[in-house]
Amino acid sequence: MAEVSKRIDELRQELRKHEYHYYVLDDPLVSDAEYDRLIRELRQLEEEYPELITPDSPTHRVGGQAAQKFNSVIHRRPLLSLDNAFSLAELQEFNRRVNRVIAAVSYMAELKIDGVSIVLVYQDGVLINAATRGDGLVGEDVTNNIKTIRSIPLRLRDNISRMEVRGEIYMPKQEFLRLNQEKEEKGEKVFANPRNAAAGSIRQLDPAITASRALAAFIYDIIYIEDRDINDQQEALDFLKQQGFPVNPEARYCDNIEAVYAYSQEYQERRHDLPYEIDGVVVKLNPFAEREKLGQTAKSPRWAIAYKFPAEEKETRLLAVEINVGRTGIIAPTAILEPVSLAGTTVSRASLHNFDLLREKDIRAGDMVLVHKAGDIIPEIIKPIAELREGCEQEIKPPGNCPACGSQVIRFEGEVAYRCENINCPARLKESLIFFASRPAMDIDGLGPAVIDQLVEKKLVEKVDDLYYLSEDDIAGLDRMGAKSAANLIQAIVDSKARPLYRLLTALGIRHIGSKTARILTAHIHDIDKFSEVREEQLMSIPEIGPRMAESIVKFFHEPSNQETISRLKAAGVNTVEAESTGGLKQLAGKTFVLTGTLESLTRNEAGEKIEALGGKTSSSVSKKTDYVVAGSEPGSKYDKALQLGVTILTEEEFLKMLE
Ligand code: 0OW
Repeated sequence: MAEVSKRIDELRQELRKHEYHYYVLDDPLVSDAEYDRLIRELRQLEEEYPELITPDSPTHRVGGQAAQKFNSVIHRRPLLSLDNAFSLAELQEFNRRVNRVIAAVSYMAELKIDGVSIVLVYQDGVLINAATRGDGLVGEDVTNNIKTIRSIPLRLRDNISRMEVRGEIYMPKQEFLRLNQEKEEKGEKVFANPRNAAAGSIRQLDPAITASRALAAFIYDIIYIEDRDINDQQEALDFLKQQGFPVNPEARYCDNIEAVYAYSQEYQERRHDLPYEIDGVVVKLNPFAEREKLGQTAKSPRWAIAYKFPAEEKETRLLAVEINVGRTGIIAPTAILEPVSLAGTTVSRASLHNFDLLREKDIRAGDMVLVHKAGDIIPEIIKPIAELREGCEQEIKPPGNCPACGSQVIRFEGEVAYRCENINCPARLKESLIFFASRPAMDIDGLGPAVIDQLVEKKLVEKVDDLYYLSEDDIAGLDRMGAKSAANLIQAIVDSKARPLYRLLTALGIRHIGSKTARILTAHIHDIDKFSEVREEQLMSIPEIGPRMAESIVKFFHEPSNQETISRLKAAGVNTVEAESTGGLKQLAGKTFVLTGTLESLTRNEAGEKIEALGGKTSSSVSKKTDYVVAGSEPGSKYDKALQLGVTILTEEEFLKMLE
């Protein structure tokens, strides 16, 4: 046990060092694979010796299950906000006020990170609480969410008995872009800017969602520290860095307010090259002793001020609104603008995100509009300038029919997006075909994006079912396609006709219907034709089928073009019924399997699918409820756990025999 505990401590030290280098210094010491090996070893040891787990272990960054609500936290001292200066004159005014009390001033100028304030409390060097600023006196306990941010140390370098620091949680611009694209594709509302996105991510009740967002942080203030003497802000920032905190590297010591102003001007330009958003500069009197002489108002310190950059907004004409259909069928409006230079680039198009937002902001075609860059990246219309209207502006309505194929436009409950649900819509046909042929769907070997691109471009395939009416010549005529591979591809398409019904249902790409749900559905509805007649409430009577799934299915099958494709697939001999036979052969019904190690003859995915097809279930951890552990080569700790718990262990051969 002692040597295990020693190994665990070694691993923790090692992993903390790698985390710091990777997430704080952006300068990794080891490869991701090596890091993963270390964290896996630590996780296995902690699984086998749970009594050695500590809250500050690198394995415990993503907390337990979602919280019901956030507890309140009373801050040790009120968290002050900042007065604002919008010009050099106002900065000089601030400096004069300081000079009335302090003869020789020295400032620290820091970038004003545009994120969410956070307070971190460390006891004996370990992070014990993280809270939002709230109203400055009482914040929300978001400890579990903050622990998911890898640049925030769970343990300090030194064993300081008590330390409370303050900083800003922010979402890097690139992550903001990625997250908004992901939300747009899911038909969800997008975040207006990185600050809102960071705030929304920190206030998630489920830490796993916070962990899925690439949040970051800069720490900029020591609120309280025991048995340490720190005399000014420059020392404080150095000390924070030395303790392993992420500290913004652009802070600058300034002898006078002119130097501060020069720093502000410099970063007003350079900010477009920074990977995070800033909305100004924070100026702080450097020596702490002198701050005491100035004190603070109820709201903000007299020894600090924020110099805010002028918002970069421009007026221009909204010439027209283009309505585009995305590759996933989302129908979204795009603004065509009179070109205008904005934050370093010329902008002529702006995202309007969705029609709800258009209506909320009452944006009309022909309006003069105010434009900015959300997250310093995405050109966005802030609002129309109504007083400049001449009366000829037109309201913009969502189309009733898809502009690319004419099918009826659909909008799902609880979503902002309008969609085209026609699987054959030219705007989404390629995406439909790629998914149709993919492994979890009809699994057609050799029918990848490159071949699909050509089939569509050459109009050999204009609807999904055309796949089954292709001739060998059609395919042999494609670039980089020899006679042999053409024959193989035709054979793969023919072979796919025999796939079980759930795969065909998956392949149609119905919203919210993945292969797991498709399998549930086809266990109850054995013929694809039945899906065109079934009503939503009938579908919802199937366990695990919710209202949104039921709505998706009914709307999908009511689209004439989809029905046409299904009947032509059937005519081509594609299997559209659930082979009753599998009903009886559920010889693994009720059995739970855990797979560990590497199987020779099939992937874990395929093994799992075979187990499920025979009524069994798979699980990722061994417990008393586990019926079988299938041990491939180099089994992991699950093998030991199975021995410990007396769970039956199968070799690969024994497992395969069970599937016959
Ligand atoms: N956003 C920032 C930032 C900063 C605090 C400490 C005492 C008074 C203000 O980057 N670099 N430094 C401070 O100093 N505050 C900042 O942000 C504040 C927090 C609340 C309002 C501002 O965003």
